[in-house]
Amino acid sequence: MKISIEEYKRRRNQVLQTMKNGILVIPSLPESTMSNDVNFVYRQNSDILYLCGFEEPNTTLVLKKGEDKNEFILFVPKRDKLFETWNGRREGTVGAKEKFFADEAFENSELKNKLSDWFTETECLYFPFKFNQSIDEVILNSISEAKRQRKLYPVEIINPLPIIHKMRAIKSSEEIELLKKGSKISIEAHLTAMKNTKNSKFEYEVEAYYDFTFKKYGSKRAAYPHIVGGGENATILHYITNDSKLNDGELLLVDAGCEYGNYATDITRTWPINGRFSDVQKEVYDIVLQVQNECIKMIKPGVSFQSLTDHAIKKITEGLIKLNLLEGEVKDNVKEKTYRRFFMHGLGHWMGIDVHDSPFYNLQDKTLEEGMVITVEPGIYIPVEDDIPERLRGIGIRIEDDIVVTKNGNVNLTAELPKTIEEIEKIME
Ligand SMILES: [Mn+2]
Repeated sequence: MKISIEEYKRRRNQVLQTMKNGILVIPSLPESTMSNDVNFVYRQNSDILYLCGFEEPNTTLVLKKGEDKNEFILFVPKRDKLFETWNGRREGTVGAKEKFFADEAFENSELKNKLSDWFTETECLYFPFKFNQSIDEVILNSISEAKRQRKLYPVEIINPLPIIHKMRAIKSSEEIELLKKGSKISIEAHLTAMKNTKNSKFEYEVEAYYDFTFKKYGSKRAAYPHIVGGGENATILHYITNDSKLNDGELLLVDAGCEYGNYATDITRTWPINGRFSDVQKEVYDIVLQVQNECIKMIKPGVSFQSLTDHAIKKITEGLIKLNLLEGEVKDNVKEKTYRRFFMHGLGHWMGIDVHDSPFYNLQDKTLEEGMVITVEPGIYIPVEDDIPERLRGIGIRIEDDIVVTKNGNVNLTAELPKTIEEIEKIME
């Protein structure tokens, strides 16, 4: 299952429609070294994936918008027998045209000359600086070269990412199908991990079920490093060391999701290591679960993300007062942001090709529309500090689901993964 050629074409046309006459250039991200001559497994820049699906490193995507014609051009690594024997096949310029439907394709050694030429015909360049330093230099040199020729040159440089990320925030039916498939795999991984926690001694043993299940069902990789935190580690938001011992009587928080067809999923569940929630764990858990359920229920077109956030903050603050972690009126605590000691992150984020999708289109000030996909992930994290009642110290709970905004409401892509206390205890029996 993957995005169709027609859909890639629609996306490029939509970008072209939004552009003024000019040239758009998107570089791939540079490769990075893991050790000596070994690189980290490469993942293509999300915007190149979005506009054409080409996965090789050292690729540059160009869209040209002119008076009477538009063009889609790829600069790609050249075919090389020796390289391909060692490292795998390349598409080359032929593959770029035949399989990815580029109108033109060139080897990337031609990038500077071609851009210098094309830049003499345009005053408007769409290019995101600071993503690939060597392409930044090519762009600046090509502008200088065009300027030297005393014709036109790009005097206006626009960041194209706000245009593209606004589009990326609304998912097509093809994208939602991929997200559904990815969600199924991630749900299966969480279920397997829950069922096997009682007989695991260390966090990494539970983590292993995610790697295994993701790969087994055709996910290429995790969408982000798994967070598998037992006990107090659950209060470290991006805890990825995952090497502590699991202790009887404590909770385990796992935030893990696979990437499928280049689309991320993102799920968090928190469960008791011995299979039974204690009374105090239940108290905190039910506050988070109720807030999460209420926020999900509110999701439909026309609702602002800020109103969901406000609701979550109010309800979590009420809960923290009930737990004697805060004192005074809800209103004053909300105003003073005292809750931030225990709930210090946002309620959610866009999800898509990036797990934190569309970074140049901020969710926080947007009103929800059909086709948007967001996470809803309230949490309470209680530090181990002297002024905290002992029974509550070190409890960290987050519950996170992935939600598609539909015409009349929403669909929870990860609803099948249990989250009530009763369901979780039953699965772990
Ligand atoms: Mn998340």
